[in-house]
Amino acid sequence: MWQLALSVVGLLAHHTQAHGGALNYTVGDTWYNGYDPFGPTTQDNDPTIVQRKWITNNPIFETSNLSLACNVPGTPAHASIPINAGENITAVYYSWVHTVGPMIAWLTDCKGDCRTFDPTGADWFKIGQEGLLWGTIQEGGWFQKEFSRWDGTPSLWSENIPKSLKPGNYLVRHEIIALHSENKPQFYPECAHLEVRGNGTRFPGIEYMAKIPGVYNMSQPEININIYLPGVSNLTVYNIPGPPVWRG
Ligand SMILES: *[C@@H]1O[C@H](CO)[C@@H](O)[C@H](O)[C@H]1NC(C)=O
Ligand SMILES: *[C@@H]1O[C@H](CO)[C@@H](O)[C@H](O)[C@H]1NC(C)=O
Ligand SMILES: *[C@@H]1O[C@H](CO)[C@@H](O)[C@H](O)[C@H]1NC(C)=O
Ligand SMILES: *[C@@H]1O[C@H](CO)[C@@H](O)[C@H](O)[C@H]1NC(C)=O
Ligand SMILES: *[C@@H]1O[C@H](CO)[C@@H](O)[C@H](O)[C@H]1NC(C)=O
Ligand SMILES: *[C@@H]1O[C@H](CO)[C@@H](O)[C@H](O)[C@H]1NC(C)=O
Ligand SMILES: [Cu+2]
Repeated sequence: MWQLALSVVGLLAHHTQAHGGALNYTVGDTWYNGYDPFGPTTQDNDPTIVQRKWITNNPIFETSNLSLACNVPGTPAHASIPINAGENITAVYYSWVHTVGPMIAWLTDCKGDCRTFDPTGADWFKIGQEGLLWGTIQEGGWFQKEFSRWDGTPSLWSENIPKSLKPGNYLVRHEIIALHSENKPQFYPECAHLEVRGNGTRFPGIEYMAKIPGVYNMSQPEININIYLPGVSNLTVYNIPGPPVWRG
């Protein structure tokens, strides 16, 4: 009964405040404010918010959806996160409820001020990705399941900004892809503004770049996947789609 009650509560929670996303960022011990999709619209003028506006934590289903870049509506933030190349950027989630699928952190160069940058058609590169850590696709341990603390306390996902990256303004895009629905991938992206500092001089070549949307399509078996299908469910390897990660 106790178990039943718990799962009903879980189910209700999922259907009302369903899904989730990154709500804060940290660099070292410093926390930055994200945009709370259920918070007041006074956030629109908040000079401390570093995250692009998102107004729903529902997933994006279409691989061609323009909002795949920075969620809906993706309005620029006023502030940015100062970070030295070589440091980690950490995205903070609170009650992440899904368990299957990869997580990818991306950057794109704002080529100037991120507050006026439109990411449509931009070249994005990966700085980190997390997938299946052990076991099988259906029942194994995905990072997505392992990183979530399940109790509403901060769940942390850190990736490194390569030390050799040239300084400048960048968007960072944290993406979780949830694959629990048969042949219906769910995309959960959020973007924040970064001001990368340091003495780096490098920038990844075209072989590391992808368009978002563009990088995914329903012909890719890693995206259009039924994780319950015999012959898929028991696989122990999942290749994260998209270009290789740029490590600097
Ligand atoms: C996290 O961001 C929210 C806005 O999304 C803000 O209200 C909250 O204060 C931030 N938390 C911390 C610990 O900075
Ligand atoms: C893009 O995704 C958002 C969020 O799910 C949805 O509201 C919108 O209708 C989608 N747009 C298209 C063109 O499918
Ligand atoms: C920085 O991020 C990397 C990649 O996730 C991780 O292996 C490392 O432990 C992180 N370092 C710190 C200090 O959090
Ligand atoms: C950049 O180089 C200068 C001079 O060598 C050094 O003082 C500084 O700490 C370096 N900055 C970073 C972020 O590594
Ligand atoms: C789907 O993506 C794959 C991998 O990037 C690519 O090879 C293929 O041409 C794409 N198919 C379509 C229909 O866009
Ligand atoms: C996975 O399941 C399929 C279909 O049931 C079977 O043919 C295959 O041998 C299994 N593979 C592994 C690695 O267990
Ligand atoms: Cu969900």
